[in-house]
Amino acid sequence: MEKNTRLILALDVLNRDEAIKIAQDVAGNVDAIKVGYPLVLASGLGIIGELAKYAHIIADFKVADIPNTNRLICEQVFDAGADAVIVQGFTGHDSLKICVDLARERGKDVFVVTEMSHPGALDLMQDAGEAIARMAANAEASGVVAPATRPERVKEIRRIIGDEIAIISPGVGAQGGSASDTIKAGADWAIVGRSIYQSEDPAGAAAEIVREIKEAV
Ligand code: NUP
Repeated sequence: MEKNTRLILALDVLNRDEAIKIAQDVAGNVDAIKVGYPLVLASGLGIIGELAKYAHIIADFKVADIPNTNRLICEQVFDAGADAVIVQGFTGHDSLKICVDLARERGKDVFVVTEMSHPGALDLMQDAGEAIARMAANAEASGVVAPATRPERVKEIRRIIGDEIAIISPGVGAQGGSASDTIKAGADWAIVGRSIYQSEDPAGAAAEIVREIKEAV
């Protein structure tokens, strides 16, 4: 994924036509579009291939199963046209490795969730986050997902993984985090959903975040 705008759009709308329209509008302002369960369950897996005409596609399926099932899921996701998949790390090294191996064969990327951005991540996930980050770096995943709502955790995760792999960081805007703060803390990309797709002017909202990021680096 090329690092130009350092912004990833999380496209969690439910309607196919709306999704395509927003993708067309913001394509020039984002390095990738992240598609997850809401849009795919509402409009079908084919939406990934349709959106891939406009941007690099990250499939946020938070894959979290035994190795064989993870492989079957990732094959479907890559066959559908996704350039990258997000997987959970808490399932352990073997479940992760099979995804990374497949991605490497296919020239795709795997991003591993460390600790999530919502408050409930403090209940259980945060304790495992650093070990998951280490595992992702050892497995040579393309990167990790780390919370823009806690820039100090992004900083710590960056320290653990080093500079070889990337950090993509959700939690900006609607969840209270800031794009510039997470980039300053060590994230490579900010992921933004509602603040862009719920805006009257999604392209303008994206351009504004890109400006903020550019000022921060
Ligand atoms: O820790 C995470 N937090 C998070 O918000 C991991 C994620 N994958 N996400 C996703 O990022 C979430 O599912 C949504 O698609 C996006 C954030 O959207 P928004 O809060 O900017 O609307």
